[in-house]
Amino acid sequence: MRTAQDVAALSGWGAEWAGLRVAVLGLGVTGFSVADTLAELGAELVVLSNRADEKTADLLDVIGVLLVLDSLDAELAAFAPDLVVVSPGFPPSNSLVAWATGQGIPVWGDIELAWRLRDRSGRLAEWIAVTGTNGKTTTVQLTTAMLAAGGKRVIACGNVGVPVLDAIRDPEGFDTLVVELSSFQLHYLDSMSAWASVCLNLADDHLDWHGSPEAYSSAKAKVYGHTKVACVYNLEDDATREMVEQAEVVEGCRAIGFGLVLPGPSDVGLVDEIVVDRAFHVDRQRAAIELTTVRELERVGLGSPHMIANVLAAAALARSVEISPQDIRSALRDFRLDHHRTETVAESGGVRWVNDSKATNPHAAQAALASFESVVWVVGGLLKGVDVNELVAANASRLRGAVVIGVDRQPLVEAFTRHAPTLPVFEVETADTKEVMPMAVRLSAAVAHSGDTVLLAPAAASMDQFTDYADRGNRFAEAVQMIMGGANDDQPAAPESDD
Ligand code: UMA
Repeated sequence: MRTAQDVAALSGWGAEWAGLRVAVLGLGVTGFSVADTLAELGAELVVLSNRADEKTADLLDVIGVLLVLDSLDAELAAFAPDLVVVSPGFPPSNSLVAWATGQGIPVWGDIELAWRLRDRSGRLAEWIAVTGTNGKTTTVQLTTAMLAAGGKRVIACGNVGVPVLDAIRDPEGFDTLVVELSSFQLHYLDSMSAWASVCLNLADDHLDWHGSPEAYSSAKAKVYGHTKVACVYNLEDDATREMVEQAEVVEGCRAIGFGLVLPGPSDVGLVDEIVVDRAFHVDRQRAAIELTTVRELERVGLGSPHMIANVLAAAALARSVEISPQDIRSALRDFRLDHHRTETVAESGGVRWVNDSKATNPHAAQAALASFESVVWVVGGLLKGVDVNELVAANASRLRGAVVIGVDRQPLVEAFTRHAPTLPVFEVETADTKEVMPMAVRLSAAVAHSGDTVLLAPAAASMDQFTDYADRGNRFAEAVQMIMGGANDDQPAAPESDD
C-alpha cells in the first residue's frame, strides 16, 4: 500500500513503479496505452471499462492484464488501488472517479503519467502543448510540419489520436513532441512544464462533461502552467490573454501574442498582407521578419481568417524552438489540410457541396458558415449542453434553408423558429443511421439553388448517429456522390477551415 504522497513522488522511468496498484479506467486507445506502459514497468493492474472491442481485449490478455467489464464500482473498491489513471471520456462526476477522489486516491490522466515517464528513451524531448476550442489539430499539424522542415525529429500526439505514452516509448526518442490536449486531458494534468504552450481560442463546448463554462475554461487554462519559454495567446481573444496573466510559469517565460492585426514587439501578426514575426527577432523594437504572405496561404487552402490565425500560432510556437523563417515558409508551401475541414466534395448544377464534419461545436460551425454567402445548412447531432441560439441568429441572413439531423433537434428547430421564422427547415427524423445522410442530401438538393453551398457543419458531436466526425463526413460525401451521380462539373476548391 502506497500513500498519496508516495505516488506523487513517482517520477522517471527508473522510479518504483513495480508493485504499484493501478486501476486504469477505460479501454480505448488511451486505456490500452496506459495498461501497456504500466505492465512493462511491473505495476499491478486492473482495467475497468463498460465496453471493450474484442481486439483490444485480446491484446490486454496477451500482456497479462485483467479486464473487468461489469460491477465496476464494487470491483474498483475491492481492488483498493494506490493510483487511478483515467481515460479522457470519464468526467469527474463519473462514480468511479468520484469514489477515488473521495478516498483521497490520486487520479491522473494519461498525459500526467506520460510527463512523468518522458525520460524513457534517454533523449528528453521538449513538449509543445496546444489547446483551444477550435483549430487544435490543424495547428498541431502545422507546427509539426514546421519543426520537421527545420530538421527536428518531431511527432504530433495526444488528442490527435496517438497516445502520448506511445510517443514517449519510441525507442529512438524525439527532439520535440507537439501535444494536442483536450479540455478533458487538461483537467487530469498538473505536472507538465511545456517549452511553449497555446490556448488558441475559447468558446463554450463540452459543458456536459465539465459541468459549467468556468470549469471548462479553467481546464483549458492549465495548458499554460509551468511553461518554460513561451506562452502563446490570441490577441483577438481576451480570455486567452487572461489565462496567461494568471498562469504560474517558469521565471523568464515570455507572453507572445498572435492575431490578424499589426503586431507589437512581442507578437506574430499581419502587416498588410504579410505574415510577420516581431517576437523572436533580435531587432524586434524596430523591425519584423517576413514568414509568408496571405497570398501564399490562399494557394494551399489556408487563406480564411481562422486558418491564418492557426498559421500565426503555429509560427510563434515554431519560432520559440528557433525554426528559421525559411523553414516555416517551405513547410507552409507543402502543407495539405485534412479531410472533413471545409472540404468540397462535389460541385453540381452550380451548387457546391462542402463537408465540414469537424465543426463539432458552434464556434467551429460559425467559422465554416462565414466562408460562404448563401448556404443550405446541414446541422445537428449531440449538442453537449451548448446553446445554439446565437449561432442561428448570427447566420440567419446567409441561409437558404436548413436540414436538421441528430437526436438533439428540438433546440435547433426552436432557434430557427425564433430567429429565422420564414426559413425552410427540414428535420431528418429517421432512426436508421444509414439513412440519415441520404435523406439530408435529398432534402438539401431540393432546396438549393445555383450559386448556393450545401454545408455540413453540424455544430454538434457525432456519436448519437455515427462512429465519429470522420464517419459522419464520409457518409455525407458518399450520399452526395450517390444522389448527385458523382457529378463533379468543376475542380474541387482547395479545402479550408477548422478542426
Ligand atoms: N468508458 C467507460 N465509461 C465512461 C467513458 C468511457 O467505460 O464513462 C470507456 C469506453 O467504453 C471505452 C473507453 O472508455 O472503452 C474510451 O475511452 P475514451 O472515451 O477516453 O476514448 P479513447 O479511445 O481513450 O480516446 C481518447 C480521446 N477521446 C475522448 O476524449 C472522448 C481521443 O480524442 C484521443 O484522440 C485519444 O484519447 C488519444 O489521446 C477524441 C475526441 O473526441 C478524438 N476528443 C474530444 C474532442 O476532440 O472534442 C475531446
